[in-house]
Amino acid sequence: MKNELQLIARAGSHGDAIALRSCSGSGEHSYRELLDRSAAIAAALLEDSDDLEEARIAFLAPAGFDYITVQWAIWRAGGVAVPLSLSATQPELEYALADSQSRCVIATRDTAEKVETLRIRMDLRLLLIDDVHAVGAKRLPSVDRHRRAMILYTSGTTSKPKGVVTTHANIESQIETLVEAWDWKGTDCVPLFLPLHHIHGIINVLSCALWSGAAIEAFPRFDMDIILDRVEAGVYSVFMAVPTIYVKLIQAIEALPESGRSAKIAGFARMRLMVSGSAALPASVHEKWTSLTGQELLERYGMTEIGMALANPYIGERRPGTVGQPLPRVDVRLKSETGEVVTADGEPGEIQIRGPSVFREYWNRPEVTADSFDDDWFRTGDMAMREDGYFRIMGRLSIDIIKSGGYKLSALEIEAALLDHPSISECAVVGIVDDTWGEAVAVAAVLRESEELNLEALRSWCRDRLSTYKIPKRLRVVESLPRNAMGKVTKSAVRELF
Ligand code: MCA
Ligand code: AMP
Repeated sequence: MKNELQLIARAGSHGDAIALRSCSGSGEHSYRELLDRSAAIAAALLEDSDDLEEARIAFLAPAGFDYITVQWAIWRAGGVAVPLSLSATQPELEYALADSQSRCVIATRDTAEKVETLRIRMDLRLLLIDDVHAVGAKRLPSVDRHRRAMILYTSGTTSKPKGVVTTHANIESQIETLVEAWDWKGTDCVPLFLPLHHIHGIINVLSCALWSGAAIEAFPRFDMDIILDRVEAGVYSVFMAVPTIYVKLIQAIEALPESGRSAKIAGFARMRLMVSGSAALPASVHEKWTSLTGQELLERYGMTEIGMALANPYIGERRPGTVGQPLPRVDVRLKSETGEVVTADGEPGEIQIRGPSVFREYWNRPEVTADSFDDDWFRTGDMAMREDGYFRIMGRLSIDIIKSGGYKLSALEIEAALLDHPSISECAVVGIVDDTWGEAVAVAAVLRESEELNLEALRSWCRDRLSTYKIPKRLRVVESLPRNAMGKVTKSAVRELF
């Protein structure tokens, strides 16, 4: 069976090595099992056709055997994988299914319920993984690496999330960059607890490990107690998380009695690599972690559209508060407000990225795609400066992008949802500094006449409409929103209200 995808070809060479250990008791799975099972699911997806020809296939599965085999099956059958968020609400799922024009959704027995109503309303084919049985070998298509492979939804400066399309070649490049920079090996073992509809979990953890023949321990979510026990057992060599998780780990370790602490700390201390990314790691958290465990976190910077771009060195000085230097195969430049390429230390500019890891397009949005490039350089919207050879992130160009718990949120998307609330006539959403979450969502709202609203009532109204991390943490009811002379809401003044 000919198949050119490198991840799949490499899995063949890893053979009987353990790829996946589940903490839910469903045991271990070898690379060979992943290949056999994904071939069976690919055959079920293909039915009578020879190639899915880039049909979008959405799927909803927790981290584990089903997730990996479905992702590989879609790729091996020539489809485009659209991983859905397990924490998404019905309107969010409907948007992703409709925008990606998925005709088929794959679910487990446990997740099928979440898509049942939408399946009927949108007339989708539902493939239940548990119902797929091996039915003999089917010839799988040969998939060119420049074909589309995946669509991930990311929030930005447009109200609705955009579908970021990457090809197999983009994904391979994103993986190779990290495998090389961080020296991934077949003997590594990594816990996987990050959500699998974003690249931090999908590329940096899952795909880098599987590319290298390493072992993954999969968790349905970040479960502090179980993960700390496994760290203490000394099973992990690599650990990757967002800053919020390091803040929570510090709190959890400090809350332990002295007797329970040292074995857990020793588990962290013996790992060969601990990485932080997806949001700024405060230098204080970096230093606290080092003083607690002796580990110097490796902070890196990336984005859904580009994979990872900048990182502190694997070997060499890791500087708190910075994101290091360009990774292998990634071109990075800073462009000033006036359009000059910045080369001097200490001068700010927008981070622009070029290279084989950069995505192909925003799905069905050719104009937005064109606008996001400056010649062949992708405009990240993040500002940085160079400091003695290291890059320091200074913030974002748009105040409407919020990073909370590592998730990128659009203030505009949250505002649009809140405007459906019967008591709200106007609102402005901003991110405010938060020690645990990096930023927390805050809303200033003008109410309709004789209406009342408190935070608890607003949060409970939001639950069916917005994922947990998008729900406002703070509410200020105001007479009017602060505006400039042109009548435009001034978000910096809204921030001052909190
Ligand atoms: C949850 N809560 C929050 C937030 N999230 N409160 C404020 N802000 C938030 N963002 C509240 C819930 O409402 C709930 O409150 C309580 O916290 C527990 O919620 P839960 O969901 O159980 O929290 P958790 O399981 O502890 O989750 C925290 C987490 C998670 C593990 C840090 O947010 C996470 O996995 N984040 C990672 C996201 C990620 O992978 N981003 C990468 C994107 P109550 O108890 O009152 O109901 S890719 C990317 O960014 C680029 C490419 C890159 O560079 O990596
Ligand atoms: P996403 O669109 O979810 O892929 O998020 C990408 C964004 O996360 C980037 O554009 C940055 O704003 C932010 N980000 C990622 N890593 C870091 C970091 N180490 N420091 C500061 N911001 C980061």
